[in-house]
Amino acid sequence: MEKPFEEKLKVMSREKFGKGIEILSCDELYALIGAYVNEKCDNHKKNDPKRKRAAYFSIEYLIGRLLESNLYNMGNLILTQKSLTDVGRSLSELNEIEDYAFGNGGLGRLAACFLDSAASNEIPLDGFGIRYKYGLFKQSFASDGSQQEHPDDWQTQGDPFGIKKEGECVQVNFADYSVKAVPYDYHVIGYNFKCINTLRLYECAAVNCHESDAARIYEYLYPDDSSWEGKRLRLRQQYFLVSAALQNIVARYGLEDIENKIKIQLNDTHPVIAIPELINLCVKQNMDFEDALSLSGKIFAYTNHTVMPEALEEWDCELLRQTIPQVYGIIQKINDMAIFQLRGQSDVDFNKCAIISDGKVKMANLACFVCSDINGVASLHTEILKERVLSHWYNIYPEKFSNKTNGITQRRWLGLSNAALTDFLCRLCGCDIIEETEKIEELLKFKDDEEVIKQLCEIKKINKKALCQHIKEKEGIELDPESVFFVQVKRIHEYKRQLLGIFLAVYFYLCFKEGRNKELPKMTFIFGGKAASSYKTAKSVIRFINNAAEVINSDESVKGKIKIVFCENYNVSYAQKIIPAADISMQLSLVGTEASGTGNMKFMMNGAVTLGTYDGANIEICEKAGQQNNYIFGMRADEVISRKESYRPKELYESNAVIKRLVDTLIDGTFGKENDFAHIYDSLLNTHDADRFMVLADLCDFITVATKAAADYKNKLDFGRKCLMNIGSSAYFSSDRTVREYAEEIWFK
Ligand code: 26Q
Repeated sequence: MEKPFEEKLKVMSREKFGKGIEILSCDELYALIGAYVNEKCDNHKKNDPKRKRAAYFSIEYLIGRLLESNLYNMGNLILTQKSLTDVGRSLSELNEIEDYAFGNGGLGRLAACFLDSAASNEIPLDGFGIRYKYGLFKQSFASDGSQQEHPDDWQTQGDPFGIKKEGECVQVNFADYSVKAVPYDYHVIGYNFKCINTLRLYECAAVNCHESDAARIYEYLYPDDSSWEGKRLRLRQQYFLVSAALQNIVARYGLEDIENKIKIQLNDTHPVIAIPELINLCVKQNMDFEDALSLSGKIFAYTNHTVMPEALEEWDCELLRQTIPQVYGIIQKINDMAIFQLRGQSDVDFNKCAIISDGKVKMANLACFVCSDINGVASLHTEILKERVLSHWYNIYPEKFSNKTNGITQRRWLGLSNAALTDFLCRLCGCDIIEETEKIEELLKFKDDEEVIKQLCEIKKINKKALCQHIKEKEGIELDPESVFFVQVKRIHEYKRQLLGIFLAVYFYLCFKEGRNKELPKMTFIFGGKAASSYKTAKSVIRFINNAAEVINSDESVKGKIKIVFCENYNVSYAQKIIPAADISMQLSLVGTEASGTGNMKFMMNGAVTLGTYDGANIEICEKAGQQNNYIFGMRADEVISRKESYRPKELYESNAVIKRLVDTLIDGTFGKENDFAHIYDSLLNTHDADRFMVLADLCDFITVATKAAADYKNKLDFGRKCLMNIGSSAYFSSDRTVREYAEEIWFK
């Protein structure tokens, strides 16, 4: 008989540390729980060795904290909390433990959601990635409001979940030296302990080079690639990951019949170098090149996550030749084969399909030529791929293309982060809605039940109060939970248009200050997100928001009416606090630029309405929850294209007083010194491709629609009903649905 849980923990504490739980340090307590989780997983039933598996290759995994999510999925979270309370300890003592942040944003978070969903749905999917020495940098703000980056030394409190597999190291060879790939395995625990998959992250050690050469390879996520050496390092990282992972896979399954044993999903182009590397490994085992190429075509599938031309990766041929010559040789042979095969076909746009051209290797073309499947991540995005970005491939291989609309795991984004709402939904829907998420639709039956809407509002209020408390502690800013919360949290990027968000706040500020729109409710604007350290404009936007916040928050004339806060170091854990407290989710990307978005789905599931453009998955959110329950503004896809040609932002600025007034706050000293934000001002009005993301074209409609949303908020019942409609329609956006689609239509079809 297994020992009762409390006993087990006590015994393990004695065995491991020679003392009772009461006197463990926080790091020891963390280690104890990690050891308990891992032991429990090791004793769990093993996976069926004969079943075909899928592998996810990704340069990013944006996991967040594993402590609570692992215990939660094991069904042990509440019990652990209780057992610790009994000995005078608490899980909240471990609140300062760092997130696992091996990612930047959406693409890495999606990978983490997929792993959780696959394990929870008994889908055999393992992840492969890099165990970066430092995660995504930690962000702080200097006194002038600008972003400062600090290394995220996430291992200071240890890593009790990672299991080093010294016996499964492999060697990765570059032209100039070889390194050793050292795997660390993380159990990925399915909900109710249904199944356990593995996330394998590699560290790098020296074989015949300086330790420092090896250390660099896994040191940082996306090292600065402005120099040749920087680019080379990024290439080494990518190759290091895929070569190690493929060697492991080939060792585990053998080459014979391998196409029926494994399918590999490539998360964007970053791991696409795996295609020639697999062929390389096959050829070394005496397979014909052509057989190896056709085998690769059966094993790999490719997901595209972006339409931005600058994010479609290209590698300099010379760089490849210098760094991984055998692999470059194989790419040349694939290129020859592509030319040979495509020559015979009509309707082929040869220039666009070229794998090698202008001395560069086009990684998306390599992926599209070889992979069995190509998918976009939301309906609109997949249509854009077919019609524009990858139309040259769609013409040749229409059958390869499909859409897989993104999703999010309801375990982390509802169960863990919003327990109050989860409990309420379970009671109303009469089941565990974390398990039977489709049943969340039952909520729609209560759309005219005032009592239910009131209770939803009450839960939101409690979450808002909790967030206010947290923000007061972290940011030193006092917020009013009675005000309407507008939230924009995501990576800072021009295309995501945080400028629209802050211009809206400034617009309302000026209204209040000048006595217009008196009937509007009190408001709070919450921003969060990091800018890439080399991205000048994005960093200026952060500084602008911080400066505007400082002036507005301390302006006595609008006291109690409007507050703005930019949350420092926004990450997964911060998101888990912010999202359940949002009233209005701002999703402001220029139509045609945001592939999908996944934050939008998290907000929807937690009962915020979307104030957004008709972009990415916002469209599908509206289709499910009803256009009338969300606030859509701005140009539609066709309009963006037709207006872009002759777009003159300067003319808009000069002819529209509202636009001029808002844009002028960048340079007129309203929020700091004069000309302080001339860089942003010029990017909107004066540069060659001025206002590339058409902020000014959408600004007025945005203000109109946002004003309507704010006014509607005053009618608690009607607004609450919109929130209810969003929650009740959110089941489709569970990543359980998404991974099932990948499994059925790509991995195990
Ligand atoms: C490319 C070349 C050189 C250096 C860096 C990169 C690079 C790095 C990161 C390119 C892209 C990324 C990350 C992309 C990303 O996060 N995309 C997001 O993916 C989400 C999941 O599909 C979508 O929801 C978002 O819409 C999309 O922006």
